[in-house]
Amino acid sequence: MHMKDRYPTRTRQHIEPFVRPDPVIYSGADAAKAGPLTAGELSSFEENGFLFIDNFISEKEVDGFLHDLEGYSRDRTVLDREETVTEPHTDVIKSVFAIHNLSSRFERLSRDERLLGMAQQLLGSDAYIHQSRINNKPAFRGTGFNWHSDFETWHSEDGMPRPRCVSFSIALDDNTEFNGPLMLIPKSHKVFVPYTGETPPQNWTQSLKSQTVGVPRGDQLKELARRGGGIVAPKGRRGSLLIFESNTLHASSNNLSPFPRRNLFFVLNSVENKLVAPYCGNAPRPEYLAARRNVVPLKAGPPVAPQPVRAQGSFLKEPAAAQVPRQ
Ligand code: 6CS
Ligand code: FE
Repeated sequence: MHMKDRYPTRTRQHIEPFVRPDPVIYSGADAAKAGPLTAGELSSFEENGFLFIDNFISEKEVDGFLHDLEGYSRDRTVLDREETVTEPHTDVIKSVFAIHNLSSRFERLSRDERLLGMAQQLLGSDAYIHQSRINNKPAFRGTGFNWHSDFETWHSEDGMPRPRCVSFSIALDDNTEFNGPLMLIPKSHKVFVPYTGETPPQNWTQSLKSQTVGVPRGDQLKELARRGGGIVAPKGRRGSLLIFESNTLHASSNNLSPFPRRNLFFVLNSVENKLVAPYCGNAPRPEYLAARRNVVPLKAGPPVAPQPVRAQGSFLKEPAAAQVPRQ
């Protein structure tokens, strides 16, 4: 058993949401000097729990990733992989995990010096890949994800001690209001929302298709959205980058549009935050969901795209928050 679980969740007894005891940014006052994110971007991330950056990789680079992905959707060996999750009751790909093991193109992107520089600034240490995936939300049929905190799952089901972990999501399609963009509740990363109820054995066989365990209650979501000033759904061209903190509440709707919404995710965890035994008491999840063996710190490679590392005073876009309807 763990000495002290600072983030109790998946308990029989109800535990009220509480302010997270850990910081959001771990590299101290000189964070702005430690990498490509400017002081303004760092404080926006600290305050809101996410950051949206346009044109992180070029459209030409995006085409290369889509070429690989289209190959996978026709490749039976990829479709039959354990790491491939299909939409409920169909053969349509919903997610492909451990994509950095699938192709050198993805592996190279995971070591892009700009990504690693930002991770160093936010995590205050070297980082390794806790999880990578493509979420493939096909036109008309792509299903969304219920509201959740990734860290709540990664803590209880993977044994991730603290929220010292960040997701980098790169859009392979334009993310618009029509094709099921990721929605986030600003400032929600600062509150941990424990879930009342136990974790079924091998929960991931169900949760990756449609998550119910770990989903906050409606009244809790409403209160957090009120405090956060609403819900935002950063929109941007393919090639844009969304960075979000491991505990920021997020969700996405089904994709009823004729346009796909394919996004890449690299989840970088601090080397100081390696997984221990799952706090929920279940057996550990598979390696492709939660790295335990391959936790070598990522070594920066050249930037995948020719863009300069980061222009100062850069193109941060603060998306207008969707207003919470006045009750
Ligand atoms: O359980 C997980 O690790 C996955 N589930 C969700 C809904 N988001 C994070 C991650 O892909
Ligand atoms: Fe998630």
